[in-house]
Amino acid sequence: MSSINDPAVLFQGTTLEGPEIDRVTRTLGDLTDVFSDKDALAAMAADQKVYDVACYFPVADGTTAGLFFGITYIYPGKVGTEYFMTRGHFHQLRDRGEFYHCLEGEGMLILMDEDRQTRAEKMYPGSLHYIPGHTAHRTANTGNSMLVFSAFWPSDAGHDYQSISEKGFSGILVEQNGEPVLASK
Ligand code: M6P
Ligand code: ZN
Repeated sequence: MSSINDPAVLFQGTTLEGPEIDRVTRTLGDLTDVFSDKDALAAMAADQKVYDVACYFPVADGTTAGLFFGITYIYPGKVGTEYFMTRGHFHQLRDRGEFYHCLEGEGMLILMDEDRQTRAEKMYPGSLHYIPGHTAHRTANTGNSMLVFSAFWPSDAGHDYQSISEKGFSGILVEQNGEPVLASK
């Protein structure tokens, strides 16, 4: 017996559609431990959207040798001089890697190893980024429009937000003279 089926998900342009898509929105109120300038943060609306994520999880979280797919949409904006960005995480299984592929906008992928050495890679339409294991990753929107990128990661990687919440990254991405600069914290 054989069968021909429609795909479970459509990924067209920058949109991910299908009954099994998980969607989450992160606002400034969700990210109070993330941005450095607490005074600037306090003066902004807590319900200001910072990013949306749409994910396709075809297998259960934690499954060995499965894959997950997601699209992240980061709004343009800054808290003080620091660009809107994702929370950022290490993988719970530290050796798991990930691909990011930029679809739209301009931004920066900020990477930090376990010795807290931070570096950044420019993101623009078409840029492909391999995030090795043992490396925390977060993305910032440095442009005036949405930054949109896709991500592929192993279904057993998990997210470790704890160490980022406690210590942050050693470098923060701020605007200086109209340019993004990776400044030490
Ligand atoms: C990408 C992937 C996801 C991640 C999302 C937002 O789509 O890396 O696993 O959840 O970005 O990043 P964060 O979880 O750090 O907020
Ligand atoms: Zn990840």
